[in-house]
Amino acid sequence: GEGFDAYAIQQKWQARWSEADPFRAGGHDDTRPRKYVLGMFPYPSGDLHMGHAESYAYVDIVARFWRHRGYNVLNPIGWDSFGLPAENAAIQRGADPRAWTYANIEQHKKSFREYGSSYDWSRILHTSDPEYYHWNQWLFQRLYERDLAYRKESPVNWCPHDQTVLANEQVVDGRCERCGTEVVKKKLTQWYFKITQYADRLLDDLNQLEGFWPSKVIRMQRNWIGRSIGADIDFTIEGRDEKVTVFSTRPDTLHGATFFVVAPESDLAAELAAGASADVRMRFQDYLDRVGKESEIERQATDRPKTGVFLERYAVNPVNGERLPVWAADYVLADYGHGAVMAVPAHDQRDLDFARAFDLPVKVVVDTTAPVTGSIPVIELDDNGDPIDPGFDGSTLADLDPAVTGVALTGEGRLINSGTLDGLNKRNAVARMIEELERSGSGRAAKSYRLRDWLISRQRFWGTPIPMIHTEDGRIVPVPGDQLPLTLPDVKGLDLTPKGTSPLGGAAEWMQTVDPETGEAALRDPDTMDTFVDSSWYFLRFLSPNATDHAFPVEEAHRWAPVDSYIGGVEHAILHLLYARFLTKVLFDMGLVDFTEPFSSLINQGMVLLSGSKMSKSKGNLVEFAASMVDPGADAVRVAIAFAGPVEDDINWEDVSTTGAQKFLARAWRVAHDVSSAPDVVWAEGDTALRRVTHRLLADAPGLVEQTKFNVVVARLMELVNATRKVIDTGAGPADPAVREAAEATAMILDLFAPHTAEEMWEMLGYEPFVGLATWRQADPTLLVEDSVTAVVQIDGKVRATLEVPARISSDELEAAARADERVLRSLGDKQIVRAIVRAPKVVSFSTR
Ligand code: ANZ
Repeated sequence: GEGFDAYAIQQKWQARWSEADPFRAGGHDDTRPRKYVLGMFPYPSGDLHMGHAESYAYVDIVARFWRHRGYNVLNPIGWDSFGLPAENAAIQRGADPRAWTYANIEQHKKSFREYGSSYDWSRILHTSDPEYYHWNQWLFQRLYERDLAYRKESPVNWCPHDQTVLANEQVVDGRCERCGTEVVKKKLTQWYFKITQYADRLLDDLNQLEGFWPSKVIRMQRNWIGRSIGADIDFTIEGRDEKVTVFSTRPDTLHGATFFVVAPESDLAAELAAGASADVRMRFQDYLDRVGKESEIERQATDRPKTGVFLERYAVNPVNGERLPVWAADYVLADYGHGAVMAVPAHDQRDLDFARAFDLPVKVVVDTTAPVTGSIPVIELDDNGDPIDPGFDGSTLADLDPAVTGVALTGEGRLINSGTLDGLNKRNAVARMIEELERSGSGRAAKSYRLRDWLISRQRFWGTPIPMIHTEDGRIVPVPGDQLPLTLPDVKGLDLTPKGTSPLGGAAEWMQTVDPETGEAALRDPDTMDTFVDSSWYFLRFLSPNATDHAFPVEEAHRWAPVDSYIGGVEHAILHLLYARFLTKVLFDMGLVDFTEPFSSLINQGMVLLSGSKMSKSKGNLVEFAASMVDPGADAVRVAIAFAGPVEDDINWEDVSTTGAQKFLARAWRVAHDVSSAPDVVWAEGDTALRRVTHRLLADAPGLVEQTKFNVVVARLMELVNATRKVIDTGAGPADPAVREAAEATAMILDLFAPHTAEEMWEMLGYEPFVGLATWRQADPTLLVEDSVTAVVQIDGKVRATLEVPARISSDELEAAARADERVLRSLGDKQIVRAIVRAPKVVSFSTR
């Protein structure tokens, strides 16, 4: 007879889906509640691999689930199709990045169709289409109008290999995120987006995501933004009119400042050095050259020897008039705070290391041996059981002198040698100092952030041209809106080889334009945008991917956005998510969206590994997505992935059994095949035990899916299929109404994981397609009794009775039930139980005399 033919089933249902396009989102007249489910869109570099197979399996589970639950689901797919890999591949092959990119996209589309992903195929977008990047340019100009896009010259991260600048977020451990080359600093004039203006909101709004985003991602975002609270303090530098401001988290220690440090590459350092002796000027220049070769990470390492140059100038402490020698030293960074610090060596370890290296004075202003009220001491007991004095080990302040011990006093304590602050604890001293600084006009409360503005210029070809014009007289003006999109020139004749300037600069004709105000000749901006601009708002473009008169439809955004479920890899925990959150807030401020966070909930999947390491082309351990489906079929791959473990855990591909999944699917299919009752049987007349398994799963699966416990749902489906098989083969048989009921529930739930098989089962069971659109069956509460198991009761080694008991029964309860059981009592007669061994919930063993 006919058997389960995964391949034929797949072909059949893919053709039907292509024809009927059943997974389009409903339009305006659709009154169902809405869910926007989105997988992070793929980058078309080469073929998809198992990491994609995993991520997009989860996306499809969630999308299909909400459809079954009665929602109007939007689940679109698009391609993040600008960027370096395409350009590099094109250079290697001497091809057009366009051709390479779109060929890969075609392959991806084919794979997704083969996977049975339930996309709304009418909404495809590619960010490299002019129809899309038009709106990047539009967005850029809106940010420019709002003063959120600007140009500045500053030292930037430069990748010598890719010959382009990188955003801070694209530098990982001092290296280029893409190619691993060590990043160097280069002074360049570049375009930035003013994300720092949104730092507080980006931080504070994370609170509303708590519980909906992985806590790890929230933590990483918080650290990345890195808000510190303290004060800005203005110092006079002798012989200089303008004051210099420093940021400090410890304004309470101002009386303990003994020197002053500026970042060597700051303008201030250059200015001060210029006025120094020839000897200092020379040493400063040498030092600057050396520092230019260091990475930020190196500079911030606490354990490296301190270096610096005394600039022969003095700063004046605003609270006591003390003269502080000014040094240039690399442990102070140019682009944090104000690029200068007041050094308090007694209470800051890096300042102390520096002071000890150069014999600078150390002045203690916080007595850390003094008890501090308001803190709760932990009382420990010594060997005799006597309390050890909390927080004080008997040392005197003299014992702790940092100049001698080399250990800065960073703990709590009371202020000393600090005038009006004496006797105060840290918190009160900080408040008092800020008050005094504000009164005297030499300081104010301030915050500082790790977050830097987002550098968006790239010196590469395959990206969105920056829609600005450089006029002859040095003005920079937007390309008039009616001239957008400003499309890329033909790649023919352009040299794409990375050489530090944008290849667009070589497109002589393209570069020529006119000043829209004067009509004079002018030049285009030769740089392209960071592709993270493209991906920061694409979720809105899916709402009208083909519109030519707007970026996205505001009304539709009210209806659909924000995204309810966003699914993708944790590698995007900072970059992409931060940028998308920023852009969303800007759009909110523009009145274009009515929400401030783009992704209401976030699911991060683990990685797919092979032999314990991340799959990658370079390691040669890449399993390609399309190839993985050939033998077992798409459904088996999807089931195997879903069954492999918790979503957030890594999957070892060797441990994943597509064979096991295939067998399970064949068993499920066979159940539907064997059902011999008609669709109108009365389920209530079916086998109660099987009905209970069915209804328990119908009741539990929604919660499990919402908690992303997909593997548990698959395991429970396997149980249901086995229970059904048992009734068919050794119970009431294939005509039992409970068998049909179970098979139908199986098809419905299996649709989340194995949609081709599920559709086939649904049809075999006599229903019209598509099970993918069928409404979830309600569980019957009367069938939701607790899971029960069969416990065996032995008397002197012989089984005398079996008991149906709740699976979670305790040993005491089980023993009591056994002792009270009629058959047990009969077998015992007048014998006495002398010993009972109980293993709940399975066995009770009595011994008698
Ligand atoms: C005086 C002081 C005394 C400081 C003290 C700390 C402890 P976070 O928490 O990272 O924000 N600082 C300020 N600007 C800097 C720069 N550009 N490069 C390196 N260090 C810089 O650190 C803020 C503290 O780091 C500031 O507070 C400043 O040192 C230093 F007992 O000021 B503090």
